[in-house]
Amino acid sequence: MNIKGLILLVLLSVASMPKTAQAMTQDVSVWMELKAKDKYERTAIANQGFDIIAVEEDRVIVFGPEKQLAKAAKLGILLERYVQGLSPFDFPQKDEQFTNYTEMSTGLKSLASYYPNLMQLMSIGQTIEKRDIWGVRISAQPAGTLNLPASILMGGHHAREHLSIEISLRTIQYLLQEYANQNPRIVSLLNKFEIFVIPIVNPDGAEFDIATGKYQSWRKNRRPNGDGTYGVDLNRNYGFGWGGAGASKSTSDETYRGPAAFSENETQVVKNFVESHLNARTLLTFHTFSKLVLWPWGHQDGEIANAADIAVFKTMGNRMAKMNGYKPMQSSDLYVASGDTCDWAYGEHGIFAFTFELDPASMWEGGFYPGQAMIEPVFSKNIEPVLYLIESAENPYQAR
Ligand code: 0X9
Ligand code: ZN
Repeated sequence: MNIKGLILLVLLSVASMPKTAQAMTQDVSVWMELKAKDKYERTAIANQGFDIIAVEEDRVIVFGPEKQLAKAAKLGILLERYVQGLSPFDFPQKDEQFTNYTEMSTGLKSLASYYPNLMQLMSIGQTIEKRDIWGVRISAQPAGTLNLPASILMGGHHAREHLSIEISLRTIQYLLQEYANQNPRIVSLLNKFEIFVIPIVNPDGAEFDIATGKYQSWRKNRRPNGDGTYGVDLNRNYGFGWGGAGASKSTSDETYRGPAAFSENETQVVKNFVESHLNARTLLTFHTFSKLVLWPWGHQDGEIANAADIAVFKTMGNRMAKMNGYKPMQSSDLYVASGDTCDWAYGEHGIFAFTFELDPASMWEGGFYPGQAMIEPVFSKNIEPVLYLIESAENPYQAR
């Protein structure tokens, strides 16, 4: 049996497994629409421990444990509710072009052995469930060459944001193939730069999300919190401004910040990886969805104090948004949330760090599960801003 057949067999047997005892004892999750007319009301909602999934003109859409319904009702902000599975936000069934963890591990290993002079694959740490977190280095310069300008790309912080993983993987493939095709822009890019990609920061969560054959809308990692709940929100667990606004200390919340900054294997792994590659001047973390280009600060309303730096963020952010057609803004203008990747990367290390909230624009276009037909068009519209972000790593202050 070939590897694809083997993978299929494994997937089918997982899909037919009864739900685990853990999954059965979990709270039912619900979608809610809550009244919120501006960023202050949205921030107040985030501060109450709600996980804001989408922002609309007069409301936000949140997802969380059923018990949050009572909280929202008590606050007088509950507009609508949908029980998971019965919601109008249901997902397409046929998404086999998405890459599961086993396929990804196999695929990355074969790419690394096919392009040994361009790509190195390393396990940069493990999750609590002992999955390797993969780090990829792409450059035509040998590993260990000092002082190359570098850029770091990441996907899959949030379990259900599978498209963010696909875009990372397609970017790896594109760079390797186009170098091999002698595309002059990519040849000079790989001759000059190092590009690091962590395509899936949270493999435990992503695997949990698909393990039963039915999407679970899971967001966090899979740490047992010791009280029957699972998971820490990795994008609230970074150590710059950790514990501040827009992150919850309640373990059952979708935006649970964890017991301490960098308490999670996944964020520690990213931290160590970034800190061993401080030649990186730009960083991009893919999330979904809403079609946004975001930059720090996220943990507070105020702008970055350094005028030269804020000019770089605005120039780069606006330019990338022109390329992919997304909306550019400071993260906290969406909502204030502390402990995210970009605040830490910039706040601690001065790296020009951006979040892309990829397609689609809304729940109504598929939300976290827009279907496999989105992979190629979303990759195509994002490759230009990605190349620009990498090229800007040489000197972000000269970004145009
Ligand atoms: O809330 C998040 O972590 C990101 N959105 S998502 O729907 N992918 O979960 C946005 C992070 C932006 N950062 C801040 N607002 N701090
Ligand atoms: Zn996300």
